Order: sequence, then C-alpha cells, then structure tokens
Amino acid sequence: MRALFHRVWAPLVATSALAGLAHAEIFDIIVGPGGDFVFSQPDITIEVGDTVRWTWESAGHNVGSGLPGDPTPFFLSGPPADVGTIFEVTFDQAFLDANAVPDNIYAYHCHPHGDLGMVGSITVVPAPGSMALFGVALIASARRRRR
Ligand SMILES: [Cu+2]
Repeated sequence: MRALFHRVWAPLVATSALAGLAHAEIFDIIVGPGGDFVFSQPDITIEVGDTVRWTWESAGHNVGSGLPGDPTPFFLSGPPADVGTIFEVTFDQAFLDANAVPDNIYAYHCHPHGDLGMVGSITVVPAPGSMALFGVALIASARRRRR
C-alpha cells in the first residue's frame, strides 16, 4: 500500500511542478498609447516566471530599466523604435538571481521621455503555487524517510 502511495505521489508532484511552470503569464504594456508619453499600465505586479511584453503604439520610444538619468543594466529594448516594435522580458528566477534589486521592484523608463513622466515599474512576487508545491514535496520526502 505504501509502495503504491509513493509510486503515485512522485509522478504527481513532478506533474504539478510542470503545470505550475505552464501557468506563467504574459502581461501586455502599450508603449506610447495614443501618441502620449506614457506606458498603458506603468506599475504592475507579476509572479516569478511571468513575461512582460511591451508593444509600441507610437514611435520614438524605448524601454530601459532604471530611473530617468539613472539607468540600470538589467534590460533595454534598444534605441527609440518604430510603431509595432515588441520587446519582452521574462522575470524568471534566473533573471532575478542575475539582476537582484531590493524587493524585486524593477523601475523602467523611456530614455527620451523619462523626464516627462514616461516611467513604470515591475514588481515581481513569488508564484503562490511554488510554496504549496514545496510543501507537498517536503511531506512526500518526510513520509519516504519514515519508511
Ligand atoms: Cu518615449
């Protein structure tokens, strides 16, 4: 019975972990909507593993991490670009580890228009499923050790 339990549990935990990864979302931000010097939803909160996708609705903008006049090297779309440009950043654990900032808050701005208020921020929080899965894995391994 116990052997059966563990034969069932291990694949279940592995499958759940994969399902968690598949839940990563894409958050869309419009760059320069209506020709205004703004981002459509400048300050957003996402979960680890999610992707932010900026799409240019007007020309002459870019997206770079950091504050106006104080850029950081974490991400940069390139020079100011044309309508239809798309720039994506995936804020997975590897990105967070390589580009650590306090509270996982990534400020960003448009270089030409940052001083005009074309700024935003991405706050990255843990995916709720990740801790639950961690708990399940701990319980499974504890039971295994007790055999
Ligand atoms: Cu701009």
